[in-house]
Amino acid sequence: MAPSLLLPAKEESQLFSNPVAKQPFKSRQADGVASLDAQAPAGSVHSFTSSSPSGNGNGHSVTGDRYGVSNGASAGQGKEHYITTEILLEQTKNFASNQAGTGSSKKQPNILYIMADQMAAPLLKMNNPDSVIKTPNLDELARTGVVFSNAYCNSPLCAPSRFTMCSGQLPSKIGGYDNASVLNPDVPTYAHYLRREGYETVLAGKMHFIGPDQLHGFEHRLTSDIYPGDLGWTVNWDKPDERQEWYHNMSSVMQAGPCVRSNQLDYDEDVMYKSSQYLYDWVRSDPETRRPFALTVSLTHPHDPYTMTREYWDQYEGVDIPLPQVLIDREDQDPHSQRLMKAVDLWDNPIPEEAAIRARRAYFGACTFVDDQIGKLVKILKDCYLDQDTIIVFSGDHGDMLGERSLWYKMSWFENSARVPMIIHYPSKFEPKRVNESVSTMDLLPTFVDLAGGDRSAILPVDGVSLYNYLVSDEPGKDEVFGEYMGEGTVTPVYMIRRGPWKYTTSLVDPPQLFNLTEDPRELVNLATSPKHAQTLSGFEAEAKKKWNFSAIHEDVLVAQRRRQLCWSALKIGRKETWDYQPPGIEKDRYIRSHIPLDDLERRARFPVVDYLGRERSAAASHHGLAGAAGE
Ligand SMILES: [Ca+2]
Repeated sequence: MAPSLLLPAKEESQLFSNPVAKQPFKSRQADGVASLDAQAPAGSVHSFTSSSPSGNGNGHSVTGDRYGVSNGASAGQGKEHYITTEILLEQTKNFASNQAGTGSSKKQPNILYIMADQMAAPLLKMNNPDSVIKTPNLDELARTGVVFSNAYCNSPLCAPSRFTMCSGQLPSKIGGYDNASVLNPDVPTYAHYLRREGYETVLAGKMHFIGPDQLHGFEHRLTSDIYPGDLGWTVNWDKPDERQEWYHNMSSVMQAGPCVRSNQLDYDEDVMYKSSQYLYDWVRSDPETRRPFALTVSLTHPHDPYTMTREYWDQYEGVDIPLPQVLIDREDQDPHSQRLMKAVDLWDNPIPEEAAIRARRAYFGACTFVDDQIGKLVKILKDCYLDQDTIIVFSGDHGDMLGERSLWYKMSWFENSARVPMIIHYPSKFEPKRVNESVSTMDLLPTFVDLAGGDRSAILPVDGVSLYNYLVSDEPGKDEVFGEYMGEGTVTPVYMIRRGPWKYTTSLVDPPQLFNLTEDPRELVNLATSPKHAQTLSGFEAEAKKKWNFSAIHEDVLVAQRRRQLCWSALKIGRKETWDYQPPGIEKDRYIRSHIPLDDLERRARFPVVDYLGRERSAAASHHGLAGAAGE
């Protein structure tokens, strides 16, 4: 193929390079199952290494092999020939940890990426030691991982934030404006990149994709989304004063409290079941053929409505739930915050202190619920001996003001709304530490490629910058975040630049804001009006004007809104065809089925695999003696 005349030739060759052939991390020498098997009693070698589906190829009956009584394993052999408990344990670990026994020198770590929804980073103990929110599992990940304490989303609303996180590109580059913007299937996501690098890319949970492509590079999607994948939540800047019925309102604060069950619990428990099952399935799959996994587990908690089961609500009984630190009268709010108050029906409905406390208590309980789910996933990794070979990444899509500055929910560039938790945990390779520079979730795509040991030269232009150097060195790195907000509650894009101590916001209609977060972490003094800071302000103003064409982007958003409004008004008529993802039915291939090869059935029968005396051993070589595998 001839290089395009419009592109440098090297870009094309990079683009079509074979990504799977790249060498990732240096391979740790995997102890071969075969060599360890050589130490097993002679009889049990037969018992566990035959690959004959019938199990009878070696002349032993299945029953005989199972109990090891007919193979003469013990008689006349010295103790040194037996597999010790330690060796068995090691074998099982090797089996679990990917390519043991394949002879491959390539060894990529698995990636478990856990996301929370609307989890405000400044409130969490990992960033605030005084926090009363109970998150022991996150605290442990933070203690042993790399914590990015100033991580931001790039658009403080669900879908735009996620599209930017998935693609590494700002909303204006990909048309990801609001919760009804379609993400085009030709926008490469981290799932596309990791899949090219040899990963099995899997999504369990929420990603708020809109449009007919509900996969975007994920090979498997284990659950549906919790939100509609259609155009129904399109924003309408042509009618800025019209509050849409699907916008947030204050009922979820006023009605906050304990529940027996909620929609959100229905969802997250499904996500947890499916993702746990995926891990259990993966560890019992064929180590010869499987690929490392890149599993995204995306929970909907601690998102409003603020309600949680008694189990979590009661954990905060007697706890002094802190009230917001800053309250601002509506007349004193900046114009964007005033619009947000109207958009969420807060303008004429001030929240009583008692309701705010109930909402915060339920939210704290939901954070603990998320923490528990993280604990469950970490435990599965440990139980399956996958913990040493799996990088855990934890982050979120945006925060929640939770009454701070008299605001609720998100859609704002203030800290509680814009900052997200971020941990990258892989203690065998990355020393625990805290990174205080400002980074963002759009940096995750190039970071994932680096974590996979991938070909970073194959990444098409993105706005995100890899955080990998932060993980492996103490050199100062990028300290910069760009943001764009075009969703409900505004009438034109609101841009944000965060760099060093500064946070600067600007738009076509509102006066700029400039905060020094080092000196003023609560963002109380807008320095944009301070003559002393005129030079800093004008620097940001010039940068913003150069980076963004304000009127052109405004026009693009408006045109996209009108297109979607028109399509949606038509699609609501008559027969409904939805884009909501339906996970494939898999029951016909689960459990014990006649068409499933015996090897697969035996591997699935139990983990860890045990030998004829019930001692743990490698399943990689096992083909006999597992209850249930032969239909018994
Ligand atoms: Ca969200």
